[in-house]
Amino acid sequence: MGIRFKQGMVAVALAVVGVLALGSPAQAAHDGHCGGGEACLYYSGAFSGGLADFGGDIANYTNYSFFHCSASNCGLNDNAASIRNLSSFITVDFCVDSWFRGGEVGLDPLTTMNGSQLGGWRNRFSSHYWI
Ligand SMILES: [Ca+2]
Repeated sequence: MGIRFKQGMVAVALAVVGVLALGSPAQAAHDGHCGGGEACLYYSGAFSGGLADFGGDIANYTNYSFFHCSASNCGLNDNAASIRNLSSFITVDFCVDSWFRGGEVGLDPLTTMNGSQLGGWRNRFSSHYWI
């Protein structure tokens, strides 16, 4: 009985964490809208020109493109020039190599970095994970 109760509490705790981390499923969808709980990358250095929004970790940007992008190359890999973290309490690390490797930039909850703030990190990100 005691063990069963504990397992129930763990399940509830995990469910709460999941909801807080991702918001509602609609908000966290990869849908071209940068909503609550998402990490967002932009084609231009001023949070425009193309947008890629993610609720979870992405190990390889190669298979993704920016939404709302009309540039000649709208692929996401090595192409993001500004970033936003719309999670209210989880940091997201953007990495220059796929599979969360290489140098990385930690972006605190509810903060942004534009093109000039990214400097040499601009157009280099290939994966990201929530820490
Ligand atoms: Ca979204």
